[in-house]
Order: sequence, then C-alpha cells, then structure tokens
Amino acid sequence: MVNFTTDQIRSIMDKKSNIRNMSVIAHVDHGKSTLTDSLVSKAGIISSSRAGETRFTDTRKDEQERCITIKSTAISMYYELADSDLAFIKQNVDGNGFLINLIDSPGHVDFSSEVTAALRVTDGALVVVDCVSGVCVQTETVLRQAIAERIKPVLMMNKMDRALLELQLEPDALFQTFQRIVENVNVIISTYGEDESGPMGNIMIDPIVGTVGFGSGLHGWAFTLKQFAEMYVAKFTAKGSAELGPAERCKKVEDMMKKLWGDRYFDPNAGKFSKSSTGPDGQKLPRTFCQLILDPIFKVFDAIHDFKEGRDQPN
Ligand SMILES: Nc1nc2c(ncn2[C@@H]2O[C@H](COP(=O)(O)OP(=O)(O)OP(=O)(O)O)[C@@H](O)[C@H]2O)c(=O)[nH]1
Ligand SMILES: [Mg+2]
Repeated sequence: MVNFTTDQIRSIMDKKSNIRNMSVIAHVDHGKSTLTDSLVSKAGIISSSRAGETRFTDTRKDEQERCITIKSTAISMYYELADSDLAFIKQNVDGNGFLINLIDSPGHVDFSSEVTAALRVTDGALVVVDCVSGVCVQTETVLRQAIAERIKPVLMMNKMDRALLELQLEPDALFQTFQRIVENVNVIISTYGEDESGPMGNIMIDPIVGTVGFGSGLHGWAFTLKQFAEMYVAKFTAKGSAELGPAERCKKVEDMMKKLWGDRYFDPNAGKFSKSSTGPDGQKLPRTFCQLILDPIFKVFDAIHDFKEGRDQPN
C-alpha cells in the first residue's frame, strides 16, 4: 500500500525547504532503474517483493523488452525522517516530511539528451556506480554535465552483492576498490567543478560526511557510514545513546563516522580505535571500515549463503 496520501504531498508542495529534486545518473547498466525501484518500493508504490524486476520507471514497452531506459521518467515520493535525524540536517527545514521528485535517466549515450533534460529541472544528482565495473566513460560524461548545471552530486556505490560474491576480495582490497571509486569521482568533480569559494561551495563527495552510500539496488539494501556510526555510538557510549540529547548524539555520531573510513584502525582485543596500523604489541590492526562494517556484512552474507545451501540449518 502507498505510504502517503495526496493531501500529504499537496501540503509539502508549499514547504519549499522540504522538497528535493533529484536525477539518477550513471553509465549504462549500472543499475539506476533497479535502484529507483527499491526507493519506489520503500515509498509503498510497488510491493517490495517485485522491486528490482518491475523497473517501474521503464514505462514503455520497448524499455521493458530491451531492459534499457530510453526516456527519463519522473516519480514523486513522500518520505518522513525520524525526529532524531533532523539534527543531522544542516539546512533550515520545515518539519519531518519531505517531497522527493526523482528522475530516472537513461545511461546509454544515444539518449543523452534525456539526461540533459533531467538535469535542467533538478538540483541534486544521485550518481550510481557499479562498484565491480567502477567509474566508466558515461559516468564521467553525465557527472560533468551535472556539474556544469550546478547540481550537487551524491554517490551510490551499487551492486555490492556482486562485489562480495564475485570479486572474492579480501576486505582491505575491497576497501581500496571503494576508495579508488570515490577518488575517481572526486577527480572529475574537481576537474569540472567551480572553485570551492564559489556559490556551490565544496561539492566533493566523502563517506565521512554521509554523501556516499553503499548497497545493492537489486537486493534492496544500502547504508551510509551514519547507520553504522549510530550503532557503534550506542555500543561504545557509557551512559547509553538513548540518554544523549539530539545535538550531543549528532556530534558523537559525526565523530564516529570520521573513524569509520580511511586510514583508521581498530584493535579488536582492546576494543580501541587507533590512528596507527600497528597495535601496542606490534601486531597488525585491521582497518575500522573492514573490521566494523565489512566484517559483519560478510558474516551475514555467509550465514545466508550457508542457510540457503542447507548447511547449518537453525533448529
Ligand atoms: N547483482 C546486481 N545486479 C544489479 C543490481 N542493480 C541492477 N542490476 C542488474 O543490472 C542490469 C541493469 O540494471 P538497470 O537498473 O536496468 O540499469 P540502468 O542503469 O537503469 O540501465 P540504463 O537505464 O539502460 O542505463 C539488470 O540486469 C539488473 O538486474 C545490483 O544491485 N546487483
Ligand atoms: Mg534504466
């Protein structure tokens, strides 16, 4: 069932600070329409069991038959933030309800005029990158176009399921892969973007500020460092994060996000964070991103895989 009413949408249309107009842009086949499906299903417009295969925004018969987007398609959704999340928004907003107008654009170079049209009417871009293929030719083209239109980008590191199952990389090598993609995107932004002192400010993407998401559009899951930071703040805070005020909690979560990316390490035995990759006894410490984020995800993946294979069946 649809999670919102037309009255809710109508009332948000008067609150300009709570409207977000976004284009989904990427290289062909990096999963824009599939990812849009999981967002559309979160809004209750299509059932979650059919998200991914429906490709709701591929409305034309030829798009469905050829599994390719030809025309840009817009969809409006209502999303309500939790009260505790409002502290993280640095702009003025009017209440928790947001109207999100999303345009799924085609990735194939033949239909690039559709991307231009989508970018003209939006203020933000959700740049999707298949983390197995990395930044491709058309990623650069559409991102350059977005920047020329003064659009603020955020990154979605997509097809994480493939990265985990097919690449069979060690966690640290997987981290390096993600870091390279973030760097490649930022090189494009700094090449074509304006000076940081300009009206757009700094539009570089950075996992530690939450402008990079990781996940799988096909399987309908994704996270930014914020979700993990919230969990670890709750775990590591002596008096319990429930007792913290919203501003105090927000500060702690933002500090924790900085510890979860880059050359930051974690000593699992002492339960302590470290800036050095060697522990007090000279042992090599794992990167926080690997130990505190990838490791639990790998464990969940293995458990589901074993369960599906019929091994280790729970009683
Ligand atoms: N394993 C995996 N496959 C995915 C994922 N997302 C999309 N795919 C597959 O990738 C293919 C392309 O997906 P689309 O969503 O049509 O890609 P697109 O970016 O919209 O393609 P165009 O609009 O034609 O540029 C399909 O076969 C999807 O099933 C994902 O998260 N994981
Ligand atoms: Mg598409």
